[in-house]
Amino acid sequence: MIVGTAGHIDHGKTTLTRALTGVDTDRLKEEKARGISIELGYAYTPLGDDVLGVIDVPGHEKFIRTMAAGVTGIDVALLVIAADDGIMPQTLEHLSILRLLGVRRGVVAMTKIDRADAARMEQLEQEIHTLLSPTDFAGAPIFRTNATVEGDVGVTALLQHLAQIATTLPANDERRLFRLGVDRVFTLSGQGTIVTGTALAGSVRIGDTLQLAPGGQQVRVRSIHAQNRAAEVGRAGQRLALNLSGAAKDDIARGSWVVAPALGECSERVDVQLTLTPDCGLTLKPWSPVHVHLGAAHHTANVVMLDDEVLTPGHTGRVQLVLDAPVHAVPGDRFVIRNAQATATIGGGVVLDPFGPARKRRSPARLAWLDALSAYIGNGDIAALLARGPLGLRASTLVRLSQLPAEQIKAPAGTVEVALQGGDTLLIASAEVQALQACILAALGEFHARAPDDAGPELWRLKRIVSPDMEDRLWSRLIDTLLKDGAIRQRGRSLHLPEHSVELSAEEQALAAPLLASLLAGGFDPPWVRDLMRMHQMPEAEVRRLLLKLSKTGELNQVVKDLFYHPQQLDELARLVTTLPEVQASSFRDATGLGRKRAIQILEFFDRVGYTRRIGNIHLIRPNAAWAYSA
Ligand SMILES: Nc1nc2c(ncn2[C@@H]2O[C@H](COP(=O)(O)OP(=O)(O)OP(=O)(O)O)[C@@H](O)[C@H]2O)c(=O)[nH]1
Ligand SMILES: [Mg+2]
Repeated sequence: MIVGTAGHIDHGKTTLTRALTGVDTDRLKEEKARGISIELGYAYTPLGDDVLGVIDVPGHEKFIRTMAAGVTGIDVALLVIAADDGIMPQTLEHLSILRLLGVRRGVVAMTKIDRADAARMEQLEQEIHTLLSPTDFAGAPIFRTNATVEGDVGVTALLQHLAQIATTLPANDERRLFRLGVDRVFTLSGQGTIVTGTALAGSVRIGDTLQLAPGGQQVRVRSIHAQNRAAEVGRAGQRLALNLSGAAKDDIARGSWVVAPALGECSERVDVQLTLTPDCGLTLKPWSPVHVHLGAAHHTANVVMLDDEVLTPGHTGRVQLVLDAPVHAVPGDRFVIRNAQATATIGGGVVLDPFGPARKRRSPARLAWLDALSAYIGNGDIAALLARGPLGLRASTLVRLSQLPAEQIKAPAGTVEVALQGGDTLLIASAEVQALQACILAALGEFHARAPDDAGPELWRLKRIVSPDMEDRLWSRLIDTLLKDGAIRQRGRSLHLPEHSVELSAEEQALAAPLLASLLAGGFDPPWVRDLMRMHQMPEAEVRRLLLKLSKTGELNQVVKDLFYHPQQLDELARLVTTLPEVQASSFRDATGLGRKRAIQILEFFDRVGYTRRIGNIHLIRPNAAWAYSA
C-alpha cells in the first residue's frame, strides 16, 4: 500500500513520515539547512504481510508541481494539518489536487497537538469535518499526533488504522499492460540507469523489454526492487525501482513513462473532460494557456474547446489539450491544471482520447467517439467503442486504449476482421460494413446520375468520394465483396452499378476498331482527334463522339480534351511512375521521352483518377493505390 502525505508547509508531514517508518526523507543538504522539504521523499516499513510505502511531498507553494507528481498512483492520502496553524492555503490546494486526481481514500493527522489546547483542537476538528464533508474524504478519521515524541499514541493509532485499510484495498489490475510513471532517475555506479515510480498497471519481470514514452527507446529490465526489496516481479500498486539497460539517464526524466511496448505511442494532443473548480476565478477560452500535471509529468498547454466556446468556474466540459511536447496517457488517466502563471490549481479531469486529432476535432463523429470513450472508461465495454468507430478500429489502437494485451480483447460477435499491411488487424462491426457498402452503392448511383455518359469512377477516385479516411485494405475488401455479389461491376478501370451501362452498337464497334488500333499503335504519344479524322477519313465530330463513348465503356481514357489513351499504354506509363525515385514532371518526361507539357498532362490525369497525389511538385503514389485493380 502506498500512502502520500499532503498539507501546508511546516505542518509536520516529514516528521510524521519518520515517526511512521523510521526514515528521515529530508535527505538533501538544502532541505536540512532550510528545514523544508524540496524533493519527494520515499520511506518504507513493514505493515502486516505487506509493505507500507510513504511518499512524502513538500508543502511549499513553489513545489506544487512536485507534490502533484508525487501523489499520482497513491492508495491513501494522509492529510496533515497542524493543530496550531489550522487549515492553510496549501491544505486546501493539496486537497483539491487529491480530489482532482481521483484519490478516494484519506485519513487526517492533526499534528503538533502539544501546541494547542483542547478547545482549539475541538474547533479545528469541526472545521476539518466541514471541509471534507463534500468530498470523498467525508468522515475520514482524524488522528491527533505529536510525532516529535517516541511512541506517540496518535501515531500508533494512525499506523494501526493504515494497516486496517491495507486489508481492504481492492486487488490491483494486473491484467493490463505494464505502466510505470517515473518520478526519479539516477545512475548507480557499476549498475546503470535506475528509474523509480509507482506501477499503475500490469506487472514486470526481470528480462522484460519495455519502452520509454515519450522517446520510444526499448529498454530491458536488469533488476527490480519492489517496495524497497529485491524482487523477480514488480506489480501494479507497488513502488518499483527498475534497473534498465538500453537507456541513459539523460533519456529519461521525471514525468517519463516506462511502459509495455504496445503502449509506447505518445501524442501532443489529448482530448479530455475538464472540470474547473468553483472558486478558480477563471474562464477558459479558446487557446487559453494552462499548466498540465499528468502523471508525474508537467507541461504547458493551450486549450481547444470541444463543447462550448468557453468553460466557466464550477463547470465541466470537453477540451483538447495541445501540449508543448508529446505525452503518454490512457483513457481514464487523471490530471490537474493550474493557471498560466502556475500560481493556482484551477481544475482537472480525465483523459478521454490520448490521441486527439488536429482537424475536425469537434465533428459529430468525434464527439460521439468521445462519448463512447467516456462510457468505456466507466464500464470497460469494448463493443461500444467498436460501434463508434465507423471506419473500424485497429487492434493495436484497441490495445493502446484499453491497455489489454491483444489476446485478452474479445471482439463482440459479428465483428469483421481485415488484415492490414504490417501485421495489424482492423476490427469493424458487421453492421458498419453493411452501412459502408450501402454508402458505396449510393455514391455510385449519384455519380451516374451526375455523369450519365461516364463509365463510372475508378476504384480510388470512388474511395475519395465515399471515404478518404478509410483503411485501403477495408476499401478493397468492400469492393471485392460488392463485385463478387454482383452489386457493382467493373469495366476497364471503371466501377459502375449493373443497371448503368453504355453499349456500342455493332456498327459503332466496327467504326471504333481502327480508331482503337491507331491509339494503341500511337504508344505514349497517340494521335489527337484531328489526326484520327485525317487518318481514317471520318468527320471530326463522329470521331470525338465515338472516342467519348469508348471512354465511357472503359476502353479508352481521355487524358485531356480530344486526346485519348489506350489503357495498355496507360498501364505502361503507370508502371514507369513506380520506377522513379521521385515523380516530377522532369523525371517523368525523361523516363517517357515525352515533352514536358505532355508529361504534366499525364501526371495530372493520374492525380485526377486517384493513382497519385500531388504535393508541391512531386506526385506521390497513393498507398495501396495499385494502378490495375485486381480483386
Ligand atoms: N512541537 C511539535 N513540532 C512538530 C511536530 N511535528 C513536526 N514538528 C516540527 O515542525 C517543523 C516542520 O516539520 P516538518 O515535518 O519538516 O514539516 P513538513 O510538513 O514536512 O514541511 P514541508 O515538507 O516543508 O512542507 C519541524 O521543526 C518539526 O520538528 C509536532 O507534532 N509537535
Ligand atoms: Mg517535509
